[in-house]
Amino acid sequence: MIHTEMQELIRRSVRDFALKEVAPLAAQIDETGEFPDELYQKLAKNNYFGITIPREYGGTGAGYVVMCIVMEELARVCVSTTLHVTSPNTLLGLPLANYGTPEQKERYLLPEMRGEKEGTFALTEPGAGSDAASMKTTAVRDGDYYILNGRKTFITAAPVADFVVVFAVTDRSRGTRGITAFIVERGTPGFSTGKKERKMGVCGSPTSDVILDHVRVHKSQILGREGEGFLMAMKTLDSGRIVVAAQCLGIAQSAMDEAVKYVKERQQFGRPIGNFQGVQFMLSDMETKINCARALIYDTAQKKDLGMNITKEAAMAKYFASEMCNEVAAKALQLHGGYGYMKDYPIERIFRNARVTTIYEGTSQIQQIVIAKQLLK
Ligand code: COS
Repeated sequence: MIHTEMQELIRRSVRDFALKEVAPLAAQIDETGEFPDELYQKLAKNNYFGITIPREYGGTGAGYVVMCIVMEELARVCVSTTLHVTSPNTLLGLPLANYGTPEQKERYLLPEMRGEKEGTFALTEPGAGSDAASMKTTAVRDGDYYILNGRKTFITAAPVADFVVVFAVTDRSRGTRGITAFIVERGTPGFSTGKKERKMGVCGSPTSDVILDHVRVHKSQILGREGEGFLMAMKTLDSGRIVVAAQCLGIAQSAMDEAVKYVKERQQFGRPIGNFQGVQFMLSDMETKINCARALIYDTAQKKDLGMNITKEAAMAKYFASEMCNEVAAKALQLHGGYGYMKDYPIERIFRNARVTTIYEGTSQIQQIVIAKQLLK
C-alpha cells in the first residue's frame, strides 16, 4: 500500500517524537522496569491514546492505518512504550468505545485517553490461555450485584491499573455465550493484583495477576450485555492483532537497521562483513520478509478502516509478522556475532522483546486455527 501524503507526514512526526522523547529512555526503561510517568503523560498529550477511538467518543478517529504507522515507528525504538499505547487503543479502549454506556465512557474511556487513569483487559487465567472459553472466574448474581471470584494471569499493566475489564462466567451451561465482561475498580473490597512478574523482555510494561476474592460489583458495571463477553473479546482481539503485527514490523525494522549498520562497520578477513555474499543473502531474505509483512499489515489496516471484516486477515498479519520478527531479530543478532550476545548493543534487547510476539494476543498456533476456521466455515 502506498501511503498518502498525510500518512507520511504523520509517520515523520511520530518518528521525530520517538527519536526525541522515547529513544533516549529505551535502555533505561528496559533495565529498570520503570516506565516514566512523564513519558506516559507526553503520549497522552500527543493523542497517542485515542487513535482508533471515534471522534464522537473523544478519540481522534484516525483509524488503523495511522495506528499501525504509530506502532511501527514507536516499536522501532521502544517496545515497552508500544504496550502502553495499545491498551487504550485496542484491548481496553475498543470494548469501552463499542459496548460502554455513556456513563462508562465518561468514567473510564475519557480519563484513559487523557492519561488520568490506566485500565486493562483481563481474559487469560492460569488454566485458560489459548482455550479462553474454559475460564474458571465466576460472577454470581446477588440482587442488583454480582459476586466475582477467580484469578486472571499475565495481565498487562495490572500492577498499575486503576480499573480492569474482567471476563467471567455468568452461566456455565451456555458455553461461550455465558461469559460476561465487568468493569472492576481497584479499591473494591476483594480486588488485588499479584506480584510484578520478572520477564524476558518488554520489561517496562508491568505484568501481574488480578485476584478476585468475593468482589461485589453493581450490575451497572457490566460492559455490554450479560453473555456478550466472549464475542466482545474475540472481536477486540481481531483489531488488537493487526496492531501487534505492526509492533512486530517495527521490531523487525529496528533489527534490520542494526544489522545493516553493523555489517558495514565490522571488518573481518580484511573487509566489512557486508561484502560477503553469505551475509548479503541473509540481509536480502530479512528485507524481503519485512516488506511482505508490511504489505499484509497495511492492506489489513486499510480493510479495517473501510469497515470490512478482518478476522482472517488480522490473524494472518499477526502470525506472519510475529514469526518474521523473531526470525529477523535472530538473524540480526547472528550477524553481530559475540557482540550481539552482549548487552552493549541494542540487538540484544530487540531479540528479547521479539520473543513474546508469537505468544501474546493469541499464539501463532491459535492464529493458524483462526485462519483455518475462516477458510473452512
Ligand atoms: N468474530 C466474531 N465471532 C467470533 C470470532 C470473531 N473473531 N471468534 C469466534 N467467534 C464466535 C464463533 O463464530 C462462535 O459463534 P457460534 O457459537 O455462533 O458458532 C463463538 O464465537 C465461539 O467461537 P469458537 O467456537 O471458535 O470458540 P472456541 O472456544 O473454539 O475458541 C479460539 C476459539 C481458539 C479462536 C479462541 O479461544 C481464541 O482466540 N483463543 C486465544 C485467546 C487469546 O488470544 N488470548 C490472548 C490473551 S488476550 S491478550
